[in-house]
Amino acid sequence: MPAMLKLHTFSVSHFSEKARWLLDASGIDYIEEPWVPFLHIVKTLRKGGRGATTVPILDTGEGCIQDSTRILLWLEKHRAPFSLIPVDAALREQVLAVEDRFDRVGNHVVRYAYSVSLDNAEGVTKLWTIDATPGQTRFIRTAYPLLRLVFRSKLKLGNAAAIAASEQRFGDGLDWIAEQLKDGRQYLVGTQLTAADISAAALLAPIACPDEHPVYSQADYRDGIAPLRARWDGHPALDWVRQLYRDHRRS
Ligand SMILES: N[C@@H](CCC(=O)N[C@@H](CS)C(=O)NCC(=O)O)C(=O)O
Repeated sequence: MPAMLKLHTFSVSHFSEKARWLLDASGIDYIEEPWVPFLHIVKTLRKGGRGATTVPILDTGEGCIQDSTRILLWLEKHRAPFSLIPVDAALREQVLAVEDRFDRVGNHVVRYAYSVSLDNAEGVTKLWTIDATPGQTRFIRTAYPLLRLVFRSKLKLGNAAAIAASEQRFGDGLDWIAEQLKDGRQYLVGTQLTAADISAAALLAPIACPDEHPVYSQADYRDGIAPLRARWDGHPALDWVRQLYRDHRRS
């Protein structure tokens, strides 16, 4: 019997949500071990072994898979039959192309969302300390001015052109979905839920704020990104994300 899978995440992370949803939707048992942003760095370097500090990381008991796309491909190979990637070669290629498209949009979502929220120390530290001990919370709160500077520089939040480009890429992602679904279809590829839908919805969820997401449904979180919610309110792609959560995501 294979070892119980362990998924390392941040509760607030949309790439973690993508991996979590892939596992949930395929009915695969796992336990989640959320880490605290900034206190995760040594652990991710050690477990990931690739010089990268990102979550999600899937610990399979025999090794660790870092990166949501690599996790998806690992599940397809090691947890067959894996219904979220079609067996048909052409459909499989389409699913992986959509997944790749929204991974790239997902990177822009981070910059775009923090561009309006990073100055809200109270709101952001609350998000970063969801899974922290009291001592870790004190550390994050005390260090916030410095962490904020590091984050600001890493995400290029002082660069208005970079933020505008991220907004553009986000809007392009939404428009692309609206175009795909304009004939009334429910799913991005084929006639059933695939990793394409899960990737797109999970990576847009920080701005769609579906009720079923434990963090993005919170009033404080929604207030923190209010300008972006107002800007994109009523876009059919965000409505589709919320509908997909209602139809396919446990509460
Ligand atoms: N390509 C990666 C991106 C993951 C990613 O950007 N994760 C963010 C959280 S949403 C992270 O771990 N950031 C912390 C860091 O870069 O150290 C994936 O698909 O897993």
